[in-house]
Amino acid sequence: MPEVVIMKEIKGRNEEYAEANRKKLAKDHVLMVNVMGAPGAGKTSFLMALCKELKARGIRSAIIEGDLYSSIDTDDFVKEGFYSLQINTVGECHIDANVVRQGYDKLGFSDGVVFVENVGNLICPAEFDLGEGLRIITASTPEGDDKPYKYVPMYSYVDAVVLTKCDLKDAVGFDTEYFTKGLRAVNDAPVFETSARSVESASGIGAIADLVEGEYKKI
Ligand SMILES: Nc1nc2c(ncn2[C@@H]2O[C@H](COP(=O)(O)OP(=O)(O)OP(=O)(O)O)[C@@H](O)[C@H]2O)c(=O)[nH]1
Ligand SMILES: [Mg+2]
Repeated sequence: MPEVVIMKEIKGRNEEYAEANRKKLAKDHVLMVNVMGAPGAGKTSFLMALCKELKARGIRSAIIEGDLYSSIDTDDFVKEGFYSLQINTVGECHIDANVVRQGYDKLGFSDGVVFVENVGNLICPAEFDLGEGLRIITASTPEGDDKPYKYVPMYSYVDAVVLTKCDLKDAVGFDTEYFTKGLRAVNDAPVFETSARSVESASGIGAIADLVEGEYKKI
């Protein structure tokens, strides 16, 4: 059984905890990446591919999983031999800087990249700074190409957009140009097209790994 941390929210002090996390991460030579997106957007599938790519490049990674309940996603990473730990928010729609720190301290990790898979939600996670160095949203094609127009705070908050399930673009009628136009109205973040099903429809994992590696080397 993986380690599970149960979240108890401490309201009003998130910025203080986020700042402390930034200092601790710099000291440990760790890049923390906050991965957000809707439920089922493909966050775990994308992270699995990215962690394997980073491993092939000699970069260590660990994954802190945030879910209301269960350790399903953590079990998948542990099975693949990665450091992983579960946070259960027991009803909360996001994870905060304080609980991330509790999980991080239990991981006992340094010199690498820690990915935080946030709770599946396009609203609340954009209100909680974790002290991370990079923010990614996974946007899946079946969610629809209009999401940047509707979920403006989230799409404004991120440093990179990973378009997942690109193998389903035609099936769901996803218009990439329309999606990008909506994104550009609020953010100039780069877009990476990926698919966990077919390399032919998208092969953006290498490019996003380049971005993560570049950010890691800056710290
Ligand atoms: N066709 C297709 N299906 C995908 C792709 N990526 C993920 N899926 C499927 O989409 C479903 C959800 O994927 P996950 O990776 O678990 O998504 P998630 O965002 O981590 O889900 P939660 O953690 O539950 O919010 C699963 O059935 C995956 O197999 C993809 O690129 N193409
Ligand atoms: Mg998941």
